[in-house]
Amino acid sequence: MPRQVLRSPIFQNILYVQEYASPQDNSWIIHNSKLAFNHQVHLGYDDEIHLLYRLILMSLVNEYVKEVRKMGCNILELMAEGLKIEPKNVLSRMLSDEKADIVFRLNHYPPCSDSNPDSDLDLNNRSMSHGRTSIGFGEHTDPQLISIARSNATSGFQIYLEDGTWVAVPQDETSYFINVDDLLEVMTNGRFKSVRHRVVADSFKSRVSMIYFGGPPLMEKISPLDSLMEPDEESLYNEFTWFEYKSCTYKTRLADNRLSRFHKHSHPV
Ligand SMILES: O=C(O)CCC(=O)C(=O)O
Repeated sequence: MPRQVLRSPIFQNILYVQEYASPQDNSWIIHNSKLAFNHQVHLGYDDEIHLLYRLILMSLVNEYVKEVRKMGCNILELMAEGLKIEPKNVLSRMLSDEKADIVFRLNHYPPCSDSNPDSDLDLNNRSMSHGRTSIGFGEHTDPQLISIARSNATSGFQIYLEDGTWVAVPQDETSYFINVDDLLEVMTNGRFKSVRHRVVADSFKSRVSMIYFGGPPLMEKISPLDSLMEPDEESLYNEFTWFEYKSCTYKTRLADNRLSRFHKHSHPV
């Protein structure tokens, strides 16, 4: 089903429409199934056709988000099983909740060769990215619980390792890429680490990705799970609500380590 969505003529039209948009603004955001545009798109279509595309897109997106949400719940249940914690839905209940805070983002990265000699990538990273040096999406961790991404067959997605290197994730349009996000790091008291990642634009090929960001209800209290903690284990984080954390992400820069603000023994950055 997701494959059909990506290949559907609607998505091709969206890419076409996207060409009219401002080049800095390469994403469309759908928040809790309400389609919202990041910017004013100037269309070459009649308004009715535009409306029709919106309606069809919304129905495809709703169908996709519903299925991916189920997948997210299954993954969180498998994680709970792996961590040997009960009940099985201790994590997944936050995604299955009707008030779960879900965001779906569709990104388009047009081909882009390095036109910026002051690019912030060092030589090591240049070789990691096969000479490509244009950042498509700056480094960050996702603030929610988990993110489920799918892309076309264009590479560019990279993850950061503790030794300071960036590793390219091989493109595979038939697979999903699952990121552990900040809240899951907190709830597992650091057993799972939130994945720092970025996207480097390809010089020749256009990249399209769609990401489902699974967050809990806004007022959900976030702290390490009692069922996971060893008797003498200390919580690494102060308790906060998803609303507080989400508000903090809007006040910080994309690349900031936002979790450090909620860490018990570290100073805010
Ligand atoms: O385009 C991608 O594959 C990842 C984009 C991303 O990290 C994001 O939208 O937060």
